[in-house]
Amino acid sequence: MIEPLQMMSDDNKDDSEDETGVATKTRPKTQRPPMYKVMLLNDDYTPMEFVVHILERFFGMNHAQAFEIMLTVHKKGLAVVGVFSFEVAETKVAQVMDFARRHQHPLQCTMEKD
Ligand code: TYC
Repeated sequence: MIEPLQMMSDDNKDDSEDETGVATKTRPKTQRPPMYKVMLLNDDYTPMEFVVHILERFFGMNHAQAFEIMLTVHKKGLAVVGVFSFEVAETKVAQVMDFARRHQHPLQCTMEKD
């Protein structure tokens, strides 16, 4: 009995043998969304404990982690505090900027593509 000829595009190869008899497998291309770094910037006026509080409240850090990152910003000028999708990063930046403004601290928070 003669089997029907099957045409397969590259995107639709199955797990069987190719025309050379070599078993091949292809996976469909997946797309990952671009990610964004959220950064805190140092300044001379925002109290250290306020920055620690921000890191605990908006970035889910424990006190020790928050204190460590705060000190990194204080010493180096800035630090990445998290990497998020665009929408989440935008929300974090807005929450931090609003909280700092309401407490009259000049703390700056920014985001950039990873
Ligand atoms: N430099 C500030 C101080 O000495 C502390 C500080 C840390 C401010 C981190 C901002 O993102 C910051 N009080």
